[in-house]
Amino acid sequence: MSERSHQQTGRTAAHDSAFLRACRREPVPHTPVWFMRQAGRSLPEYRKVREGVPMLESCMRPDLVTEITLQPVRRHGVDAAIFFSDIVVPLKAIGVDLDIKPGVGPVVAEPVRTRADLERLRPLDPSDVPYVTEAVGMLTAELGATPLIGFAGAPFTLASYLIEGGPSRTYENTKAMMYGDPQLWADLVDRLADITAAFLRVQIEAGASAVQLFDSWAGALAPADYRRYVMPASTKVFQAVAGYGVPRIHFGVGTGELLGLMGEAGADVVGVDWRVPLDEAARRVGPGKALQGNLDPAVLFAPREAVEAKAREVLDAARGLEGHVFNLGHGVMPSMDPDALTRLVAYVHEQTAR
Ligand code: 1CP
Repeated sequence: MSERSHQQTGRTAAHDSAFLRACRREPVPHTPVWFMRQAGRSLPEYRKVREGVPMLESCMRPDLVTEITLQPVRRHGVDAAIFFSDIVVPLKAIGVDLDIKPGVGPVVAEPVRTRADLERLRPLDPSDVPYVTEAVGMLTAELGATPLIGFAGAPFTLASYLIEGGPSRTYENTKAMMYGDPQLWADLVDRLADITAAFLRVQIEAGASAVQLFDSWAGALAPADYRRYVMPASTKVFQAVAGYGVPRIHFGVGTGELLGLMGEAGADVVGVDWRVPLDEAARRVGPGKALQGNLDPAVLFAPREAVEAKAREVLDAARGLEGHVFNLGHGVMPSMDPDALTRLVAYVHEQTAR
């Protein structure tokens, strides 16, 4: 099949899915559910296919990407698949020397700290990521009516890995550049916005039905700094993909004070972590946007009755929303019992069946 027909087949089949309807704030047959990081180490079938294959290599093999993306859909019956990749894949694809270290995360060999470092970040061309186009095409054919969510890292979160050289808790080098050399910072996040937008475009062109922009660590910023130093670049990303008409989701952790701005940046759906109840989040975001969230992932370690009671609280807080996509407030953890996740999907479906 040609790329264009994959794109049309995938999106046409998925158009009336509960997930896409909720993103568009239309009536749904049940509240749709998916989990951030639903593919991954909590699943024995994932650990099996990943045996001996480094993380980044697995992202570049369409057969593995397809299998791993489908695993949680088969097992849990979630309402959407999320493309198996990582936020640093487009950076690797333009030649940044980085690796994903087991138990650590992305590690960058030569952190970006100067204008000369920035100049090495070239634009992303679709031909840099042929394996993404191929895997999305395979997936939309396999998924049928189940939508595929494409994703990318937002400029701030990507910049934090590039500047720190790896995961950080304090973002000290990142903030040193942001406050100390605002022009270099602005040029860096603007360049990352173009790379991110290009990576999302590849996934949408190949057939993804929705996209999520992960600004996982934006919660480290005060609202005024978010607005000044980050929002213009994230807005640029959302504008670059607005024309496709696919729902755009915007998520970060600890972003209670930023929810309004994250919506304003151009999201159709605002992702909420577990710290702000959804009814309060809706007041902060304002009308015209759906919400996604927001069960505390750690709740999944409690007994079934407790999980269901906490999920019930989320559903109660979501009752008046225009559109609600049920999710965790952050990603699935590797030590979680996958059966608890399967039961949670069934519980939400059953409680919200209309
Ligand atoms: O070998 C392994 O299994 C490594 C663990 C792993 C996995 C499964 C990493 C390393 N990345 C991934 C896949 C991944 N990354 C997905 C898969 C799709 C799915 O959800 O099922 C997604 C959406 C991501 C996105 C991602 N990578 C984010 C944003 C989401 C979030 O959790 O906030 C971030 C911050 C990263 C960086 C990253 N990659 C890997 C790790 C352990 C980290 C976080 C490191 C840190 O704490 O800073």
